[in-house]
Amino acid sequence: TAAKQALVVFVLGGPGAGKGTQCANIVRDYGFQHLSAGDLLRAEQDREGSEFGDMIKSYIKEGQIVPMEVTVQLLENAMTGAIEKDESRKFLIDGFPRKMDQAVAFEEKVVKSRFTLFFDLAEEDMRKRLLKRGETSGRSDDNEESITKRFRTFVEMSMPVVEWFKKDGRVVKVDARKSPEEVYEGVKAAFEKEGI
Ligand code: UP5
Ligand code: MG
Repeated sequence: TAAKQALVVFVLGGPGAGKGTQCANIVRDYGFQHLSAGDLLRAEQDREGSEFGDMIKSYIKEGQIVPMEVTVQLLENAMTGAIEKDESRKFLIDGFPRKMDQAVAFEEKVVKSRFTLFFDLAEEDMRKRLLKRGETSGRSDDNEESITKRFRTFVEMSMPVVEWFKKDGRVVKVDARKSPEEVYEGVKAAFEKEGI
């Protein structure tokens, strides 16, 4: 598939660590396309006629990981579409892979990632950011109960993915505690380190 020609950077970090915020900066300065797995799933959930809508809705509210076939297909379609329209071949894949099976399937069937940008932040800070956003976001998972479930899933399912890439020397960690501008300095340093 056309997606084989892509340059992929995975963007990981706990719920509310600032992945989406920093991806917007990278898109502006480095000409990447931003593909948020969560955004793609929310769009599919709302798409008229989707056979997966109800399933996605309940997984997201429960902080569970949607079966990977759905997510991998949405990502591959978005990448192929962008490459065929000649928009970009460089992709930030945000919030994916968050489980080992997804990581293996994507790198085998779609394309191997160049590296993973990992935003490191303590749970109490992530919780504060999410609850604040929840005042206006309308996201079904920005509430105490869902946030606690999302954290559990992150620790149990997603951190092993980060550890696995780390063993392979393909993770660059960024301190996500400071202001968005300061965090972005760390992001730029990471891209420089990776020669991008
Ligand atoms: N903010 C950002 N940076 C800040 C800073 N430096 N200082 C202070 N505030 C900061 O930021 C979160 C909030 O913090 C915002 O209000 C922001 O202004 C502020 P954001 O950039 O949105 O953080 P992000 O890491 O993107 O948080 P998000 O909530 O999107 O992370 P999640 O990983 O939880 O959400 P995602 O959309 O990726 O996934 C949602 C659900 O989809 C998952 O729980 C799961 O159910 C499902 N899913 C799958 O099943 N499979 C997948 O592959 C992907 C998702
Ligand atoms: Mg996000």
